[in-house]
Amino acid sequence: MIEELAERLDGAQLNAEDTPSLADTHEIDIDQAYEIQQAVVDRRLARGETLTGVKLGFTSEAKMAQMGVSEVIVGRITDGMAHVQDSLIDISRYIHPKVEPEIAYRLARDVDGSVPIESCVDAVAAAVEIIDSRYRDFRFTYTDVVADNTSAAGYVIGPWQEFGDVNNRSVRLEVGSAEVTGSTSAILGDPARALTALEEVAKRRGIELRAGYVILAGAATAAIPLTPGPVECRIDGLGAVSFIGE
Ligand code: 0L1
Ligand code: MG
Repeated sequence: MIEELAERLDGAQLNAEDTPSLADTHEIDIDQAYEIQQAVVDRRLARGETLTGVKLGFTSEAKMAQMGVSEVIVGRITDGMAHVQDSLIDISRYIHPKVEPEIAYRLARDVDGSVPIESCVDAVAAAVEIIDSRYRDFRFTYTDVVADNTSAAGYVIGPWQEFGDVNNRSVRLEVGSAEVTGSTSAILGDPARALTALEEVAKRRGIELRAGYVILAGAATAAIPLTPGPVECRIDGLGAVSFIGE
C-alpha cells in the first residue's frame, strides 16, 4: 500500500493533476503517512534531486485546531523545489498553487542533540513557500497531508541575515493586487519555537537535520493563491523576497 499510494501522489505532482483524498479509500495512520511521505521523497531523489532541507506545517493554533491536531507536521524540500530570488516561475507546473510568507533558518551544523538546535543555526531570511496540495480542491485529512509531503512544492529564499530574534516582525505578502499582512509571532507564538518543535518531531520520525539545510519554519499568514505576475514578501528587518509567476 505504501508504494502504491506514493506512486499516486508522485504521479499527481509530476503530471500536475489532482487526486482524491487517500482517506476516501484507505485507512492510514500517522506512522504510515510518514512512510508514504518518505517513499514520495525517495522517488524525487531517485530522479536526481537532492534534499535541501525541511519544512513545518500547522504552526498556527488556528490551523492545528482546524485539523484537530496538537503537533506540527514536517515535510522535506529539495533542490527541485528551489527557485532563485527575482526569477520567473512557471506556475503551470503546479496544480493549484498558493504562497505563504515564511521565516527560513539555515543550519550550520548537523543537529544531533548534543547542543541546543538554536546553536546549530547561523542565518535567517524572509522566504516564500509555494504549497500545492496534490489533493482535489485542497481537501485532505491530517494523514493525507503528511503523506503528501505537507504540500511542499516550491520555495524562494531572500538574502540571508545573521541569526537572531525575529519574533513580532510585521509581514506583508503581495501577489498582484492581492495582499495579506501579519506577524512572525503567528508562527507558534515565536518562530524560534519552530526549531525546537521540529527537532522533537524529526527525532521521533527519523528525519535527519543536516548542516546546510534550510528550515522553512511555517506560515506567518494564511496562504493566498499564486497567480501570474509579481509576488513579493517583505518582513520587517529581513528585507524582501520576490519572484514573478508566469
Ligand atoms: O506549509 C504549510 O503551511 C502547508 C501545510 C500543509 C497544509 C496545506 O497545504 O495547507
Ligand atoms: Mg508553509
